[in-house]
Amino acid sequence: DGTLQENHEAAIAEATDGVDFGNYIDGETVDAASGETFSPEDPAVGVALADVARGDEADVDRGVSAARNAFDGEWGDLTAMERGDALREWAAALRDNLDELALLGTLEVGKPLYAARADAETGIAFIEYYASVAAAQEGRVPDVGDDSFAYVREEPYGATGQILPWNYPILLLGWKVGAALAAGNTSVTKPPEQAPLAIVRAAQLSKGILPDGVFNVVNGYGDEAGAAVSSHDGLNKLSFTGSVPVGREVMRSAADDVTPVTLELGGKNPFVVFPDADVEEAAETAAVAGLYNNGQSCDSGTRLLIHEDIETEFLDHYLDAVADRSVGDPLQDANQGPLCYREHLEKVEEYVELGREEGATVLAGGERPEGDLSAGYYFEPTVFGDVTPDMRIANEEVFGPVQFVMTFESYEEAVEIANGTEYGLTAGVFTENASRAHRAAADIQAGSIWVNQYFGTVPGTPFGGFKNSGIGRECGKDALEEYTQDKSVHLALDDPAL
Ligand code: TXE
Repeated sequence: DGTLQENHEAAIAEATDGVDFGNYIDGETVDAASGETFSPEDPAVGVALADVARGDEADVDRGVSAARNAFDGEWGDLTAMERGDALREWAAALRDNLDELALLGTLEVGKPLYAARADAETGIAFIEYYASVAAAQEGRVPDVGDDSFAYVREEPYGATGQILPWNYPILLLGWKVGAALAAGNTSVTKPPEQAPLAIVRAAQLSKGILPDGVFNVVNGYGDEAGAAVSSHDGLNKLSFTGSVPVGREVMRSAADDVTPVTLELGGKNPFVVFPDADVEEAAETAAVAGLYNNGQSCDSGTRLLIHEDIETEFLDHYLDAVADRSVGDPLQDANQGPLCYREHLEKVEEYVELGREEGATVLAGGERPEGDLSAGYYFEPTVFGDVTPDMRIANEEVFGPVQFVMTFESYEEAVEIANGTEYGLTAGVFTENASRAHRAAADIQAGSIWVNQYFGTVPGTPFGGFKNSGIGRECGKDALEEYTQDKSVHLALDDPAL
């Protein structure tokens, strides 16, 4: 019942007291080799959360040695079923500590508790999914004729590196580390510097379940710990989620050792509403598509492409839905908490300013909220109308609670605008006409298309980008394939008559 600041300080104490947020290497929580630390902030109040080990090359070296030893040792000897069992047990330990993981997620990312809980639960569900499909890696027996016999083994790479962003820490941990381990690899994970706490706890909760060295965490900044992971010659596969420029850098440094990379680099995703759609349903879904998690999702539906005949009707419902979204204390379960960190809020504000300069009209929001919230990094849900496809705001990823409304006259124009950016991650299509839905699903360049719904990445379906949105696929059995390399074995068959 105290002030926002007092409540957060109490919650921070509850979530962090007695926890050592060091690196987690070879089953132990350890300080950085340099002894240095850094402090991420609670974006709801701008208060430091905890001292976290600031890892660099020396720590990544230690993590990679541990990961390689574990791969050459006990982990490498397990069957896929046994690896699945270990992952299932780890998932259960995470589930037992869901409240703690959710609270940490709220404090470090600024997610409302319900959303931080969903992040953790989804990540755990992915670990369970990979535990289940681990043993379904069966290789292949191609027909190569009568004179020889060939089979294809799917082998793990060895020690692998995962570089994570801050928007969905536990979910992405589940996607990446769950898949890497299920496929038989070991991991050195670099958490985001803004939100490392829940990931460190998830690692500590693997103690005694995953053999030491199977899952290692090296905290720190991107240009220190992150760059050391992407350039390490002891890591045989890399997976990165983050911005396009850093993705390019990761790919460049991986090229030195010809290390394969999976990159997931964001989007500027179209949300297309055709004139025959259930407009009210589309409008309500649109507000969630763009504003859930404050728009800080690679798959946020931010470019609203609305057929001109239904623009007025759509805007009526949609702007009501936007106005209904509450911004406030994430510990009190507002729809939206603060953005994740100060520089990110400043970037979002710059884009809103740019939108005004480019001649778009602010239809909702556009400012930081005043009063109690001014110490945190909050921003009002914001909508721009009168947006045209040539504007920068219609092409660049803002990653904030900002949506852009454009109109179209024809199917062809809708597809052209939808495909008109460098990205191709996801898209929403709203229509009651099945042919149009399937045509649009085929014509829009994106890795996932949602028809008459938005969001909903489920474990069984692959997820990833066309164009600059990335390379490779996560989720589904595709992710296991990303984490294995095929080996063809050929045997000569003797003629039994000889
Ligand atoms: O990403 P970065 P940031 C987009 C979104 C956002 C922008 C910046 O538009 O506004 O990127 O966010 C590590 N070598 N997305 O700054 O910098 C870094 O420490 C190796 C889209 O958070 O790409 C962190 O762990 N690693 C997105 C991770 O890379 C480096 C999710 C991501 O950081 C590094 C997040 C380097 N040189 C942001 N520099 C999505 N695809 O969902 C940084 N890192």
